[in-house]
Amino acid sequence: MGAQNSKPVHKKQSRVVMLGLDFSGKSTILYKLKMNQTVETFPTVGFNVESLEIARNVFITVWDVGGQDKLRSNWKEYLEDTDILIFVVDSSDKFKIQEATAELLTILNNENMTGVPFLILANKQDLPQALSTKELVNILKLENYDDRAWEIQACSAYTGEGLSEMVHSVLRLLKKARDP
Ligand SMILES: Nc1nc2c(ncn2[C@@H]2O[C@H](COP(=O)(O)OP(=O)(O)O)[C@@H](O)[C@H]2O)c(=O)[nH]1
Ligand SMILES: [Mg+2]
Repeated sequence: MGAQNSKPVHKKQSRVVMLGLDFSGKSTILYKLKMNQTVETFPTVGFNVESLEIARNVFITVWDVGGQDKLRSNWKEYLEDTDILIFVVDSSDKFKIQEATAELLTILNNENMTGVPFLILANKQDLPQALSTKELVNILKLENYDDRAWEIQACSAYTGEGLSEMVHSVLRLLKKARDP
């Protein structure tokens, strides 16, 4: 009935979920991003929720849980209603990158993640042995994900390099998610 009942063009809030293996740098990225903002940490039984508004009505949330297995058992509630996934990798750890590849595949195959665009954050680029984004595209087999929009961004939570580009990537992907 009239404009009142028509579907809003934009959802009020956008939900960006940040995942990645332990030690990839998720918490450090959030803390670096916050600048003058406060990263709200909600201690809950078994895990902490860290959340930050990176742009108006765009919230990044990290569930800091002890270990990936614990995360997996609660995945459904973590991933429901996700607009964008940010998957953080430790670009300097060539041994863990295979595990990260498998983890990404499992997350994206989750029923809650169908068609959800994602951003790979290639963190720890300040380290000399860091893999380049070009190498990571191959290792993570990103070309296989042609069913959704994705981007990859190099960054360092230590120097702050790449973090404002990350925010722009998220906003671009949100736009694509709204009208693909
Ligand atoms: N050299 C370097 N170390 C980083 C960077 N980001 C995070 N770290 C370190 O990596 C470790 C894991 O970071 P943390 O944010 O706790 O990872 P999380 O488990 O994904 O939340 C810590 O020792 C951080 O200081 C980075 O960009 N460069
Ligand atoms: Mg953490």
